[in-house]
Amino acid sequence: MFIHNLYKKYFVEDKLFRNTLVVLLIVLGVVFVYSDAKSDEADKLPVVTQKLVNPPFLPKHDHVAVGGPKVVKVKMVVDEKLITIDDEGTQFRVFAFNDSVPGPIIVVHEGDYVELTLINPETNNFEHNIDFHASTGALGGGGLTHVLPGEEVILRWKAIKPGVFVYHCAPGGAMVPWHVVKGMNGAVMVLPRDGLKDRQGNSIKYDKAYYIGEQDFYLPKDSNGNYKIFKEPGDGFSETLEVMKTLTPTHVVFNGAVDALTGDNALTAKVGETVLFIHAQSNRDTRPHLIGGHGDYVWPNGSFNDPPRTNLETWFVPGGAAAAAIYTFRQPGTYLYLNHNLIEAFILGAKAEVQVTGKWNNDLMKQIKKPSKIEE
Ligand SMILES: [Cu+2]
Repeated sequence: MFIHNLYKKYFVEDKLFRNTLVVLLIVLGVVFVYSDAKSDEADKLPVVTQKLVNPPFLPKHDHVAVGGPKVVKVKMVVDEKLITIDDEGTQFRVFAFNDSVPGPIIVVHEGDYVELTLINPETNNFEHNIDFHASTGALGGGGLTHVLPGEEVILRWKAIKPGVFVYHCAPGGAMVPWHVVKGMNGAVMVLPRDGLKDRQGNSIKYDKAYYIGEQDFYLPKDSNGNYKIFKEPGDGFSETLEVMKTLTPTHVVFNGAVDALTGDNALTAKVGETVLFIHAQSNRDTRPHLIGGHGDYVWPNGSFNDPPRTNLETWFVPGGAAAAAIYTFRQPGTYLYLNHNLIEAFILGAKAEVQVTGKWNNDLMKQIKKPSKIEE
């Protein structure tokens, strides 16, 4: 009864009060909607452009964030093209982010925003998109980035999880694995704002960093046992799918081809240098190992919120993930960095070399006697 009286007094009898209230509510509503549309935190932040580089290299970045969060703009163009994937000259039509298999690594700090312009040139044949495992929502951005040939899209996402992560194309259905095993994958590193830390909270610095993208390829063969080259980009889809369904890759490679990171293209370091290795595999499990060295600090599943594991001989990277490992080289020589399924490394191609220069330390290792005839 009391409420009814109040209602009658203010809303029925006092028209001025009622109309004022209605106008006030409309104004508040407009202000709310307007401020909501304009309230993105990222709009107020400084904007920087990150120049992406081809793997195994990383874009220029700070270990410890300088200043507050930023919007980091990056651009990726999708290429559909033939590349040579082994030392026998086998050609395979890949789908590549920025002309590279794997795609380039993006490096930001926790709290930064990645603003990607994804371009699918008119000369391409297929629809593409991108799913960032480091991002949150809409299938990792996959739901908001479908671009047909001749289209581009801009996606911005906040890096709230520090670590190393995979990204890959995911257009839907069987196209998802098909595009991923055609090379459409890469990685993102989200560094903690205050840099990497050991278990005790001490800073870990690195002198250089390499990004190893491991790729499994599934090439159909003709009746003579030779790899088929398909003329048109869409040709061979069903035949390739049959090979994919065996789960037996014909090639497992680093940086897009057998021996892409050996010989003249080997990774390099000096004795005393600390190297960060980021290893990503978008589709299959793998197990990086540095022959002759170790993982001094390893984040096997890539989360920098977890303390690193120490002194590992081999670490596991589940398919669809990236890992980070840090090693300080103590001896010169040629190291092999490989997938320690040794069949995949030595027969299918998943190995790299690290050429390390410097002075040999006899205390750590010494050949006491050269190979010679067994003495009776
Ligand atoms: Cu694609």
